[in-house]
Amino acid sequence: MNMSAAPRDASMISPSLEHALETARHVVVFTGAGVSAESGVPTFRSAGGLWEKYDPHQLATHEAFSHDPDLVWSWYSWRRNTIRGVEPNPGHYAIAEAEQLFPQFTLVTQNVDNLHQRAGSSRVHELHGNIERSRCLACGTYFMGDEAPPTDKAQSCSCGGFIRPDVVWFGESLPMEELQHAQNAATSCDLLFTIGTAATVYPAAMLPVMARRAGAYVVEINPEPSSIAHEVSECITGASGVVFPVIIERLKQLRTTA
Ligand code: BJW
Ligand code: ZN
Repeated sequence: MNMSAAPRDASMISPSLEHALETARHVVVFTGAGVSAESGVPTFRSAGGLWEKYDPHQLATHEAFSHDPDLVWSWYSWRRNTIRGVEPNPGHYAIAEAEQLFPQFTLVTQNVDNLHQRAGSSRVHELHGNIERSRCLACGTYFMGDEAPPTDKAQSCSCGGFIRPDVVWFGESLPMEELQHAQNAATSCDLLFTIGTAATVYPAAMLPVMARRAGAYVVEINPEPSSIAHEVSECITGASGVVFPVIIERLKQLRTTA
């Protein structure tokens, strides 16, 4: 049963969520671009988002890269530079702290920006790759960070093949092991937070729905309802950098008074 999809004030934690926090043994946090918005990383589809200027289907596809590698490479270079110039925000830090507070904890992200790792999360299941990693289309050699050419022009590997960002474009498969791990976690957890994602891109967007159908309490944190808001147990309207730290503080308070 959908307990409540009504938005609530960020500072109000429902009795149902308090109960879930106190009893959960396995917690999953599933994140999207919105968790990095308060760090200054533009989201993909919200107002002012990256893809207001560019059609995602024109840039995040293999066809686009084959057609105009320099355009796609320069877009990723620009994003990589933006990401390197920002810091994790209180939402990332609260998620990293949450890892210590439950017997089992799984962090699954659609983001490619490394901000969870930089905030201290020890194991991040990346469904859409990582912008700091590149690979040769021909021989498969990987390039990390500055090993990838910091230019606006797509470069070739020593074997002659083009180097591409090691991210997952539309029409490409997600990394099998990470997806399997995420799906297993979603269907076996007690509590799942879906934070800062519009939940429009599949198969990632199915994870909160799978969790809810398998019996978990599912909480969405987003300034506006996502496309799966009607499928979750509870929506908390607000920014992740405000709401999630409040939840973690409340959990610690509950633990000390128990
Ligand atoms: C805040 C906030 C704050 C703001 N606090 N919140 C089933 C049905 C229909 C279609 C498909 C399907 N299965 C597969 C498909 C096709 C396709 C797909 O889903 N298309 C949709 C457009 C319908 N999926 C795929 O192609 C996937 N591959 C696949 O399925 O392989 C098998 C297959 C192959 C061939 C044929 C068929 C199947 C691959 C998907 C790869 C997605 N890649 C990208 C780019 C990654 C690299 C890069 O970064 O450049 O991943 S697309 C882009 O979207 C990126 C993101 O990770 C992803 C999700 O976006 P996200 O995170 O939700 O961001 P936004 O901007 O959309 O939303 C931000 C949210 O934050 C908003 O809600 C704000 O309100 C909120 N927010 N401030 C909290 N402060
Ligand atoms: Zn090569």
